Amino acid sequence: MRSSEMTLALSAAGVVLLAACGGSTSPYGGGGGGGGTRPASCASSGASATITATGSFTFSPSTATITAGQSVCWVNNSGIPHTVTSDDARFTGGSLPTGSTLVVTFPAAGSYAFHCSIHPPPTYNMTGTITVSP
Ligand SMILES: [Cu+2]
Repeated sequence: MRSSEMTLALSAAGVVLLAACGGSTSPYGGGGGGGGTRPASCASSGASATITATGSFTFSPSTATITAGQSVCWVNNSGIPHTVTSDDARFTGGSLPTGSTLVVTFPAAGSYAFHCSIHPPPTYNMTGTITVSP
């Protein structure tokens, strides 16, 4: 009994430490840890890729490939709000009302998965990945 309680306590402490580390710095530009700017349109944003949140609960296209330092612009072209939320919570656009945009700059190479937190998997298919090459 005692030993299993101790294991649980240690696991909880580990989670807290990991969360603290992850939140200390953000590699994302364009608004810091909260993530992103909101230009009037993706066309005028200077972003290298555009992803549309659709009324059929998808991101189209669901993937984009850019190089480090470039930006991705999301636009909500549906009649309902969506979010652009990093799977590891490193950026979020909050709620995007119809017609609104979000631009996030990715300074570092890597693979960045995202989803809509209003319509999350597995119920919906609102997921995607940004691939950032060096
Ligand atoms: Cu959504």
